[in-house]
Amino acid sequence: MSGRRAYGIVVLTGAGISRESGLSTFRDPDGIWATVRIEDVATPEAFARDPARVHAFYNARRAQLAAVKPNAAHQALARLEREWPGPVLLVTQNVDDLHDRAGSRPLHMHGELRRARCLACAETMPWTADLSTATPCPACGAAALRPDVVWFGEMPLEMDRIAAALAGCGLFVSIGTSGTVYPAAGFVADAGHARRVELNLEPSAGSASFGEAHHGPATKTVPAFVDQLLLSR
Ligand code: BJW
Repeated sequence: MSGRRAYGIVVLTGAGISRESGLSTFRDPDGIWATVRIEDVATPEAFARDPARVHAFYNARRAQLAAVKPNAAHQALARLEREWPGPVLLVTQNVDDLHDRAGSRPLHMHGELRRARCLACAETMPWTADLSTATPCPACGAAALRPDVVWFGEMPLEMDRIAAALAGCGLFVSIGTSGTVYPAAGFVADAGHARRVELNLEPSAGSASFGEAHHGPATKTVPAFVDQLLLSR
């Protein structure tokens, strides 16, 4: 690493970055929460009450991944990770694997659709098939698997690593997220010392906390922003 501009970058992404690949967001008018209630599918209480319903919801979304591909925004961020001379931490709230397939190594703070977790032995494992209440855990045999995603009321993953990166970064970029779900919505405040940029279709709930914003579809704003950043090295 060399040069005075090789500061650390933290990028936070949300459902908006995957929308142009064909995956729904949550809170847009045509989003997931317009058709299903959070309290029926995205809380530990929902899973305890009706695990078959929760499995059906996540099985459908997991199956959808086979039909979608990373878009120009995912690819631009993978290029940023490869070419930026300083550290880049890509944190995604998304449970899809489009960043991974674009060549990034994101930190999935809300877990991953293509992983399962056993409630009996706590093992987590890659998982691409459907899950059911009868599916045995490959590690311990118990029929106690759940999607390895973070529901409301649960602790997001790798918070210490994210906090350290935010504290040391020179640039924080938030992409395609409504800024309504904590703790991710608070990252812009945690990076208050850094340059803070929002790339979103429209102003998010936290827009006023960013020093700079570019509004438009992610497939346009993200490649343009990454090009500018890499030119400034
Ligand atoms: C485009 C675009 C295009 C569209 N280009 N842009 C008060 C009461 C009760 C609870 C709380 C409370 N205050 C805080 C809480 C805690 C709670 C919370 O935040 N609730 C709020 C709703 C109030 N949070 C939690 O419970 C979290 N855990 C927690 O806080 O633990 C304690 C803790 C304390 C301290 C430190 C650390 C921890 C857990 C939250 C788990 C969220 N889980 C989900 C489901 C995951 C699995 C699944 O996918 O099913 O995560 S909910 C859902 O929302 C999903 C997303 O990751 C998350 C964020 O959504 P996102 O990505 O922002 O999507 P949208 O749809 O909201 O926005 C899309 C944006 O894209 C829009 O702005 C569009 O305009 C834009 N867009 N097209 C660019 N083409």
